[in-house]
Amino acid sequence: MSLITKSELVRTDFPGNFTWGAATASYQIEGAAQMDGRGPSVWDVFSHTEGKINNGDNGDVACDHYHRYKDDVALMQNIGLNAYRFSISWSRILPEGTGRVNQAGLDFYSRLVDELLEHNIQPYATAFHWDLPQALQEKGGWSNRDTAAYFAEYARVISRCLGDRVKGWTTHNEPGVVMALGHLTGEHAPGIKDLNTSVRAAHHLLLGHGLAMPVLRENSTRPDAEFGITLSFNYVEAGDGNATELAIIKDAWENTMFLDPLFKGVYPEELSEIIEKHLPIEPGDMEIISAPLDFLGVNYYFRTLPIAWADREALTFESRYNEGAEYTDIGWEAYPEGLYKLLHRFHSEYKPAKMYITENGAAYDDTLEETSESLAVHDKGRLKYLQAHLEAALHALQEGVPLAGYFIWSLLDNFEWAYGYAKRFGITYVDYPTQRRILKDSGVWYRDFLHK
Ligand code: IFM
Repeated sequence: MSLITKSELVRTDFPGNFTWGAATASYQIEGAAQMDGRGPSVWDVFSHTEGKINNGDNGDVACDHYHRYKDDVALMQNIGLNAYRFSISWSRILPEGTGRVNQAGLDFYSRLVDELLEHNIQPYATAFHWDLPQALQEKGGWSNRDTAAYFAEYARVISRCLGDRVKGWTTHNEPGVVMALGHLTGEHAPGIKDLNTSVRAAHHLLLGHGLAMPVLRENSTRPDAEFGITLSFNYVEAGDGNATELAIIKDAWENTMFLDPLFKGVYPEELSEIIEKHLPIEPGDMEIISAPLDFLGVNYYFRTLPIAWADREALTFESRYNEGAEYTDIGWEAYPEGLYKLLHRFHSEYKPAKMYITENGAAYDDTLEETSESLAVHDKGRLKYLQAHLEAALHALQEGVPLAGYFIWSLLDNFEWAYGYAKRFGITYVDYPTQRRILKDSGVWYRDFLHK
């Protein structure tokens, strides 16, 4: 099936109330790492540990969004976004993770939210996008059950302050990545490589989500506010005839490990042999975790074609290279049909009330072309990628999938975790030495699309 059927996608193909956004995350863009009372997070510690991040990069300055947020909101308005998805830095609000509140941190997000609303852009806030306060890591981090309760406490503080203005609340962003890369392969902060810790972390992330949801709801006074979680997905298909079982395990570990508990109140059966003995489930946990959500946030980037174990202990897989397919600069296969199929699968199997695509985008090795008259980035690959995925989303929507919005990852080039600044996902180029923002061709296209 080819999903590219129209010569030009137009905004009016989508419902009038569709949410059009772009997404970022605190540690990836804010900088100001030691400013106004912010405490260290696991990512500060990890990125300052030698050998962990490409080129020795860190988020100390990043896109300096903390100081430039007004310009960035103006940029969003210029593009025509009606929503912006950002995350809140827990250690800016509670420098020790619990207890003492840092008012200056709350003030920053309050100013950001006001600025967004003044520009008619709806704020979609994520409470946790991977930057756990280091002080909590020192108490065991997500492998410690208490962290779930600390997360609910943090949710109370941010929602009391912002609950009158934030439209969309997301508890976690991609907890599966925290589980797998943060606690099993060790490629991400806090850099742990242990299955037991990883599975415990997964359960406590879910429990934290479940405990935070009613708190967020209780403190929100916007009648149209909505509450959910964002998970990462990839479209998994067996890479050859012998890999069917392997693909089932990979799909469960990377796609349904969080979906099943959230929507069915159980962990995926396909993983029971691997995870069951490590799961620290206490009576009542699964009911807390599976309370109804207003939306499921879907982050989708690529397809994988597993053919063999890469490292069975780390639950990583070798994938077949798909000759002739388009791969982005980060080595991910562009496969828009995967988005279409996953949206249908979630709709029929899990029945979320609605879904947002909370992230979708591509890394390309962009070049800034500078002449005396202009600055431009001709990112043809990203442009094609975005159009094809949007078209795939539209097909699903037209066939009855309750899709309510689309957020591009990302508004800005930013700190791409272990890759540092080497991988660029933005529709806006960030010239880091000068912090100039230059809308790439993909951003110009999104702007024109949104203005028609
Ligand atoms: O940059 C990340 C983001 O933080 C979470 N989702 C995937 C993006 C691209 O890797």
